[in-house]
Amino acid sequence: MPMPHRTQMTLIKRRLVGKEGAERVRELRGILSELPNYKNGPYADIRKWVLGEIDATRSRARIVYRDSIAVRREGAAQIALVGPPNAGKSSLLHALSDVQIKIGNYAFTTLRPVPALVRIEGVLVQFVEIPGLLQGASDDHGGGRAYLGVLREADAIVYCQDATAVPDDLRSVMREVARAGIARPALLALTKCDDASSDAIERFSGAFPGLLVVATSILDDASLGRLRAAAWRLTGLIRVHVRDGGDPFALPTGSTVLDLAAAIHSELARDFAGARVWGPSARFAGQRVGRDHVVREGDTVEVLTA
Ligand SMILES: Nc1nc2c(ncn2[C@@H]2O[C@H](COP(=O)(O)OP(=O)(O)OP(=O)(O)O)[C@@H](O)[C@H]2O)c(=O)[nH]1
Ligand SMILES: [Mg+2]
Repeated sequence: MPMPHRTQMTLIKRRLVGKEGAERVRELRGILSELPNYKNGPYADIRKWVLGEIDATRSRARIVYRDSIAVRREGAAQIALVGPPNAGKSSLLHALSDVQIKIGNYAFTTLRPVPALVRIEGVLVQFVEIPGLLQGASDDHGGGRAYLGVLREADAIVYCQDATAVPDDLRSVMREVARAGIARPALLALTKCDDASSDAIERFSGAFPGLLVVATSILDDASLGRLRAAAWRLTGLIRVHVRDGGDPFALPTGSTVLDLAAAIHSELARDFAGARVWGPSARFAGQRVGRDHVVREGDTVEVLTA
């Protein structure tokens, strides 16, 4: 004689605890085969529920797959490296940071977004290589929509263009980004400049008017320093040092000394009794200021407590 359906339901749910994906589907199938095959009544309802769970589990599995494309955010800001295949994105990411990244002289070496932390004057910023976006990405051509999803999370975009190539591919990449409704502060990193003719900057400034062009080569450290600095300015953050402190704090432009105190420690904000400031926002070194004083990039601040 069949169990009361309520008990049956509890047992079924218990069997599913902690099971996801293929394992959960297998268990659900097993449950289905054990259920009395009534066309109506509570058992028919349970059957329907189990079938619905199989469907739901399958679509969850698809979501899990898409999530695995997602990048866990780290650092003060996230900057996406975007450009056509073979533009030199991985090389740039590798040269800017210390991670080991697959690099190849053929298109689509990178098939998943690759994050790496880059230190810019004491502040860690996350750079993410977006695999070469294809034409039609916003229609999910080549799984491009997931990449656009990652891009949507970024605070800024560094477009990458091979200085020895023509601008057409980057143009179509930019079109896809615009079609997806993504607009971010951006610049153009002109890559492989060691290999390019001297008029490259001029040519690409002309091809992409309104976009700051930074000439780069992974063989030229000074060019990488300029790229780091220019990329930092895209984030809209400022660096503020704490007197006798270590690494600077990254704060949104327009932050006050009280915001800085809160960023250091919530107790420091609670006991705040003023501050002393050195640097660009101070009228003189060590100026005494109140809580609403707006700090600026490069300031050094000492927070005073009651
Ligand atoms: N001469 C020179 N070659 C470079 C430079 N940067 C990258 N390359 C070369 O360009 C080729 C492509 O580099 P990748 O960094 O793999 O390019 P990517 O944009 O990541 O390519 P995909 O991931 O395949 O889209 C490689 O052969 C690199 O060695 C550079 O600054 N100078
Ligand atoms: Mg790559």
